[in-house]
Amino acid sequence: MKNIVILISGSGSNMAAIARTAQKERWHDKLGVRVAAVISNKAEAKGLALAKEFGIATDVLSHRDFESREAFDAALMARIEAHAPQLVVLAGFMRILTPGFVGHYAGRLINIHPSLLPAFTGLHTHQRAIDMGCRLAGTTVHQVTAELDHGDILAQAAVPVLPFDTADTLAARVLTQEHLIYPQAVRSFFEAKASSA
Ligand code: NHR
Ligand code: GAR
Repeated sequence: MKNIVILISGSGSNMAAIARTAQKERWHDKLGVRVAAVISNKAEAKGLALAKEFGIATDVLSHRDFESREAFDAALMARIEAHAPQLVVLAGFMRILTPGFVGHYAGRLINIHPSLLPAFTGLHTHQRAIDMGCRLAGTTVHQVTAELDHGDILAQAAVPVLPFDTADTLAARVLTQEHLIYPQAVRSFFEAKASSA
């Protein structure tokens, strides 16, 4: 069995979209792939309850309990390794990861970022796109490297920025596209591996 571990910090709607697609498309039977665990750095993350509804094991590791980013990442890696994953998926995970962590998972660590990269790396992407007068916004699935939001692009979707958009209305429009492309990108990751094996 090939395991996926998903890291979240918040509502977990992208995590749920992946779990739902995995069920619907029978990834377990067809690809030998399952979502083995969801790990949050925040105990109050709404996504933890969602993960439990899908019957997925959950774990919480608060970055506040550690003195350094390196110490948090080492502990996080140990929790992840308990599931020996082929793929680690960041889905609204809000902690920047250290080069040591990223290096360990090179090529099997992916993120969804709410902008059309390489535009708007970092945070507050929707407000920044509105402030710049962008007519298009969107989302990018990319490999995670030590440089923030700079890894190879695996998938993108664009949405219009509409005249009366706020960061919240734009974020909601982007999120509907994320729920389509992220599960597809995860499936493609395993299909590409299967065809090159
Ligand atoms: N880590 C590395 N090394 N590289 C990437 O590309 C990463 C990463 C960790 C997370 C997601 C990313 C996003 O999609 C991501 C990509 C958090 C921050 C951030 O500034 C920036 C980008 C992303 C995630 N986090 C603050 C920090 O100090 C904390 C902010 C908070 O807790 O609200 O880590 O946008
Ligand atoms: C998503 O839009 C994701 O792209 C973004 O946060 C949302 C998480 O939603 N990620 C980041 O901003 C990472 N810094 P979700 O928790 O419901 O999947």
